[in-house]
Order: sequence, then C-alpha cells, then structure tokens
Amino acid sequence: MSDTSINVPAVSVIVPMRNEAENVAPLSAEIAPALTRRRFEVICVNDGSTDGTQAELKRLRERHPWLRQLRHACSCGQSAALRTGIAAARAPVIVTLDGDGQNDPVFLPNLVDALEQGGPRVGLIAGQRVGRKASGFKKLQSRIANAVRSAILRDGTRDSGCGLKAFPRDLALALPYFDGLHRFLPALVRREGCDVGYVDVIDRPRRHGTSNYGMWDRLWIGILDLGGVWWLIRRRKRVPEISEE
Ligand SMILES: Nc1nc2c(ncn2[C@@H]2O[C@H](COP(=O)(O)OP(=O)(O)OP(=O)(O)O)[C@@H](O)[C@H]2O)c(=O)[nH]1
Ligand SMILES: [Mg+2]
Repeated sequence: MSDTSINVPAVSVIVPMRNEAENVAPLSAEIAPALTRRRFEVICVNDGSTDGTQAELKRLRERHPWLRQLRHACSCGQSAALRTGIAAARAPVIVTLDGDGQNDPVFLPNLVDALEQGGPRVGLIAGQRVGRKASGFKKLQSRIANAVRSAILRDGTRDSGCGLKAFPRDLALALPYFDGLHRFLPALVRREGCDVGYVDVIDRPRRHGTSNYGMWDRLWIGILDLGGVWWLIRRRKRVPEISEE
C-alpha cells in the first residue's frame, strides 16, 4: 500500500457494522489485497455497537491508515450507517459491503470496473448473490420478498438485498432518504433516470456473531417500505433541464 492511498482515494468502501467485533480483522485483511490496483479508503460505520467493535477498529487503524471508523452513539440502523459513510466518503465512487463476512471482498474490483465501464448513464452496479448460504427459511423469505418487490416496482432486479453495491457518491446523496432505503436502491436509481448493472457474487455464510434482523423487520417493515417506494415512483416528475439566460 502506498502512502498516497490515504490522500485522495478513488474508491470509498463503506461497511456498516453493528456488533461485528470478530469480523473486523478478517474482513479488513481481505479488502486491502482486493483493491491493490486502486487508491482506496475503508469507512467502517460502527452503528452503536455494544461489543468490542470500537476497540477492534481502533486497534486495526494503527496498522492500516486507510481504515476509518465513524461511530454512531447509539444504533440507528443499516441505512443510517450507509448514509453516514457516504456523506463522509472522500472518493467519487462508493462500494458497500456487509460487515459480517457474507460478502466476499474479492468482488469489489468487479463492481468498480462495471461501474466505470458502464459510462455516465449507469447509476448502480448491484451484486446478485448466487449459492446463498442462509438457512432454508431465510432463503424462502428473501425469495418471496424479492419476487413481490420486483413484481410491484418492476425494477428488473433479481436480488436487491445483497450488501455488495457500487454507485457514484453524488447520486446516492441525491436519493430520497428513509430507513430501509438500502434494500430499494435499484428502483430508486432508475427513478433518477439512471441504468442499473449487475454482477454475480458468491455468497458466504456469516463468519461470526448473529444476524441483526428478525423476520418482522424483514417482511413487515419491507412491505411498508415497498408501499413507500411504489408511491415515490408513481409521483416522480420529469426532472427539469435548467438553463440560465
Ligand atoms: N440489521 C442491522 N444491521 C446493521 C445495523 N447497523 C449496522 N448493521 C450492519 O449491516 C450489515 C447487514 O446486517 P446483517 O445482520 O448481516 O443482515 P443480513 O445480511 O441482511 O442478514 P443475515 O443473512 O441474517 O446476516 C452487517 O454488517 C451489520 O453489522 C442495524 O441497525 N441493523
Ligand atoms: Mg448478514
């Protein structure tokens, strides 16, 4: 890693973390080699963790100057954590991944490459999980949620729940914000008139710790959010082209 990597990064990797102490070290050890060709920073957003996540991130920062920790005083949720990271990012390109080890950082460059090669019309590259490692029941919930979402929003996306995503920072900051937004990025990006690209990624099991979501968060809140996103899309107005004369 060269010293310039901490000055002006080309890519900001954002990792939301709530009680992921045991996952921090193995994950950062995988991110750095995956991005050697690029100047990068990694922003771990510690979402009010009550375990050793804060201390572990502090310890690793001494070794890795590219590793930043932003900490929420109390837990505000995964969307808020992503928003905090995006706002603080210094690079024009953002890549996100979950902090539990399920998303393999080896796919990070594929997402960034696809975004760059897609040109200015592409506003999002979404990872599509293959070989899901979740339990049968969780996979069923996810399959139903994805089928209902894509039927209602017609966002052309097989899997919107994968943590691996790449997008321009400016576009992300312009999207309407609500809790749960991270599950609807393809529809929201298309709403802005941008295209969405896809990259298949191999899913892994959670490395340590426990899932932060129960069935209620996933299904019922998901249904409520789906209604909200449907409304946002219905109420979309043409974006005016403005010229000053
Ligand atoms: N669920 C949840 N995750 C959070 C929160 N804040 C940060 N995160 C992080 O967001 C990422 C995704 O959360 P997970 O609990 O793994 O959710 P998931 O991958 O959809 O579900 P599992 O398949 O059960 O692991 C992890 O890195 C969490 O640590 C929060 O308030 N709730
Ligand atoms: Mg997970």
